[in-house]
Amino acid sequence: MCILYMAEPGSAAEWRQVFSQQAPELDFRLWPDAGNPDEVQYIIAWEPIPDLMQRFPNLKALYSAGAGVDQFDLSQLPEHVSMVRLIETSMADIMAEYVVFSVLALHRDIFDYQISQRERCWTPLPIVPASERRVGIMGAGNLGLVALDRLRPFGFQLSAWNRSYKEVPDGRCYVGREELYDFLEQCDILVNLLPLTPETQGILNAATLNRLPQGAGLVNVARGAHVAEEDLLQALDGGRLGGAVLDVFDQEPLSPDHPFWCHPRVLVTPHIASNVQVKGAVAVITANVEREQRGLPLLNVVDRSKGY
Ligand code: OXD
Repeated sequence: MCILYMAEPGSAAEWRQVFSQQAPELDFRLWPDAGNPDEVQYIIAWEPIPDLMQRFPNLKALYSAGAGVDQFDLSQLPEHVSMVRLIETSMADIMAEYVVFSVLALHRDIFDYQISQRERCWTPLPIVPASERRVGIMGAGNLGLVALDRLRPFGFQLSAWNRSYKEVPDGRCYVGREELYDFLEQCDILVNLLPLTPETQGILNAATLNRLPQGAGLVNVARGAHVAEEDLLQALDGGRLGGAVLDVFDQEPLSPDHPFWCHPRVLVTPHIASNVQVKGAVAVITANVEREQRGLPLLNVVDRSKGY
């Protein structure tokens, strides 16, 4: 069984080492040394691969080296080839860490204090107890549910918005477009963890941002294309939003002249909220190889009707 690694070259040595420890039976090959392409059954990639099926006619599964698959054109993948997300528990833990950090920063008015610091102003603000702060997560998938779980001990009022109903312990799940505005109207801090699909592209725009309570905070750890950046800047400048913690952008890297860099109410990080954890990812792949041999459905397969 042969697996070809075509993702980030800088991590290839780690993948090779983890495969040799956790799955020595898999013939791990590193692009461009693919050997005989007819032997390649599995591919790990982050970018779309042109002429994929012509080049690797015996492909059985394409593994996205991350949680998102929006970069791939799923319509080009034959039905018998599974598209799999390499999402696993440590990736979700790392993402939850970033979400907790961002929510706490917004909850404790860190943007106001940074502005005061620059002006050398000693300006204490009233402390809002966590029990009075409403935190909503858009996207109650694997990552969203873990983030909610990690936020719970702080005592926030939690909610989620999702395409289908999900149990949110001690909180409410708002479902579908019909409940989107009701959800937004009660989010003092909004965290975006949605998959990027044609339905969610540009979902954070003037109309939706204006539904947030005055002075709300935004955390975007999903995709830049969820956000209409001009509308976000206007919402920040007009005071509708009090701050935004942004890890993802429409264009990455963010261009040096982008207004987000210097905006006093924006924290920019370079798409580091979480990333694929190689040990966990290899465990998903080996579990899937075994499941395939036993005729069981694979883990983390993308539902093409939903696009994630
Ligand atoms: C991912 C990402 O999708 O890093 O995994 O954004």
